[in-house]
Amino acid sequence: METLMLEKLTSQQAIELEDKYGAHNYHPLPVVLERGEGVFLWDLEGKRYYDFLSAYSAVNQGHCHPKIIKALTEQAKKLTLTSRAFYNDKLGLAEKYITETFGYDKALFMNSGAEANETAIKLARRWGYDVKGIEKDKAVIIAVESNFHGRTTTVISASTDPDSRGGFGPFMPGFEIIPYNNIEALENALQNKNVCAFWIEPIQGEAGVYVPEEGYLAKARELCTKHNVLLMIDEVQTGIARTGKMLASDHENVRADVLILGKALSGGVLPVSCVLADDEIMLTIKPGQHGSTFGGNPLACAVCIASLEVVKEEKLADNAARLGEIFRAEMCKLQSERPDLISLVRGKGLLNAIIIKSTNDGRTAWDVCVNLKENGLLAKPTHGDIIRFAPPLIITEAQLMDCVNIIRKTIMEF
Ligand code: IF1
Repeated sequence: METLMLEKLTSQQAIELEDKYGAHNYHPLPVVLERGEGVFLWDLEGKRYYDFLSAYSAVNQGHCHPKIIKALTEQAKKLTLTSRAFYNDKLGLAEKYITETFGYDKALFMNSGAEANETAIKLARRWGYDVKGIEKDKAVIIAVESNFHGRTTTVISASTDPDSRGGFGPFMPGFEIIPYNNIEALENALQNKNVCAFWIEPIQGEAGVYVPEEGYLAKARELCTKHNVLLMIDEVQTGIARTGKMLASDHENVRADVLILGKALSGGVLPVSCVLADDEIMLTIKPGQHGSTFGGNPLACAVCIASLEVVKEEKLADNAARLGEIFRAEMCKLQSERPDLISLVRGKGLLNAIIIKSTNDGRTAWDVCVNLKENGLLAKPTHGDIIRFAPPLIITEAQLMDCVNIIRKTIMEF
């Protein structure tokens, strides 16, 4: 095979390589990115874009944040992986830092968000048997419609999305699905004494930034406490300042019994995820009963500490709250100018979405995103008619307004 690596690829070559040699498990927008810095991405031809996806909220701190890259490169020259068969000098420091940041007794580091959710499922079941006293193999976890928690076969066993779960059976038993944002449905489901946990996202990202009504999370918290059921909150996408608070749960002062984090825990430089819980739950798993080769490796731990420090030092939650208000106001103005195209604007902080009405000539949110790309802004449609807008949280007001103008221009021309 010719040594393509030596010459710079064209975008077309890169796309052809992926098409020929890679699985076709995605349908990317036709753009090939080579470099990222802050809120910007550059393609192979040197065209600059605003990143309005942030790798699904993994790059909250901006691409290649200097402080995070410094932590990565310094640690990478010293020690990257020991496995948990031995101690390393960074894991304890990261566990201390993250438990103090979020207010829990203990942390269990994994790699992907799906792995963290799988870990949470195992912790909830083990707590259900050993502490709550549920009969062996009878534990039930309540999940909600339109959830997204990852792509492993146990996690998709709780999915209601045909794309996520279709054709992948048989599925893991022990999940009961109820409607999201419906307290009565939760109250009914909690009558079952075999329920060990209620598992939700505080805002449903993949479902199209579905923000539940005010008070839903607080009421769910109350009911879980009343029925001795763990509240497991998946903040893989909504956490780490994305919605204008450190956690989306903070908007209602709700404390999860099991908190699931991922993505921006590493500022997008490598996979880091983490489950946080108090001793009564965390210590139900004994040595040798759970783990992973890379979970809690010193490189990930050094990066995780730097990534969380950036969030605090640069006050990213406050910036997301303030600019999110401005962004939604601008999108609502745009909706009033093009009600034929934009049916809804929703979100919190800098996790927002607009719902696009498909035009009578069959164009959809995809076509809007292709035009946005031509105009220098990268966003991705989800579920056909929803465009998620989620820039890195370091974005300035001037840059945000620049992006509003790009979105406005694109919509008005559509
Ligand atoms: C894909 C979706 C977003 C997540 C929440 C756990 C995970 C995710 C709330 C799993 C991951 C990613 C996965 C990526 C696209 C993206 C996504 F469209 F899939 F659903 F963001 F909404 N909990 N979300 O959002 O974390 O194992 O991926 O590290 O799979 O296409 P992961």
